[in-house]
Amino acid sequence: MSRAAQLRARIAAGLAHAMSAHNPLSARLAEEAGFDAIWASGFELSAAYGVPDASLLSYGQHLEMTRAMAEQTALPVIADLDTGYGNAVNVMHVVGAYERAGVAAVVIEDKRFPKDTSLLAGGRQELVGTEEFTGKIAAALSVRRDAGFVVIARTEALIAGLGQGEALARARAYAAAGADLVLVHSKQRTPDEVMAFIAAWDGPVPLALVPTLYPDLDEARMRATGKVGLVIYGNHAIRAAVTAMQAVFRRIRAEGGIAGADRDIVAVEEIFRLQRVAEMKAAERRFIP
Ligand code: SPV
Ligand code: MG
Repeated sequence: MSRAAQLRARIAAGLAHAMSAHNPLSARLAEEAGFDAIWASGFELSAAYGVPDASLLSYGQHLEMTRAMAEQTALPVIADLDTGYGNAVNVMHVVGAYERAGVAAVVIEDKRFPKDTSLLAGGRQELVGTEEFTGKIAAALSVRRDAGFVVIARTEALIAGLGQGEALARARAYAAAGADLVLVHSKQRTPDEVMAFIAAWDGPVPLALVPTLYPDLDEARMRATGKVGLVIYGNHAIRAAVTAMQAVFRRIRAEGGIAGADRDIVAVEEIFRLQRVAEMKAAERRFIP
């Protein structure tokens, strides 16, 4: 079964869960933890480069890291394409490259390029018109080689403060244009806005959610709606990494050495395991005289 078919099967079975990653190591950890898919997050990769998530990284930078994640895991990878890096023609070029890189799904959002990140208080949130965006979705669909490749349309209407009516109208238009799922994002600190959207959703495709700011909306509640096919944990890999590194680095400075911190971090052998050093050694024994 292709990875896109695997992802579709998990969505059809109820609810697929995707964990964010910003490099192949974090993707591998998500795979080992049992997630259904990897979210190749633009926010995380931007943070990993130390820059805001505001269309500052090139598509090539994101593509190459996403390709490496797809190479080093067996899970479906869902690529965060932001706005698609331009108009419908740019979308065709970019989606083709991501499919060839082995990703199972892409998410394209209806913000104007260059975008600002969604969860930032006071962020600059400008959307393109519905017709322009349905053109971009149709363009993405037109270049898929595998008919199972998943195209997810993301509306930022709630993020931009345009209200439920606009969000629903856009979501319906995107589904009508052929999107396989519609991702609806919200930056309210309770699930109320998104739950109201779900209750009103009468479209033909499942919804995708990113519950970063309303963590009380858990998978059981999403499943119970019968309308959510995918949950994306948008930035937990980078936040976990920062939490761990801050604590260990501070401790080493405070203690003037590594003896204390060393007991609380993984041994270097664990890194060897994650690098698949054993497989390399087996290859050496087999092929190098
Ligand atoms: C990302 O992870 O890059 C996302 C999700 O697009 S969010 O940052 O919440 O917009
Ligand atoms: Mg993003």
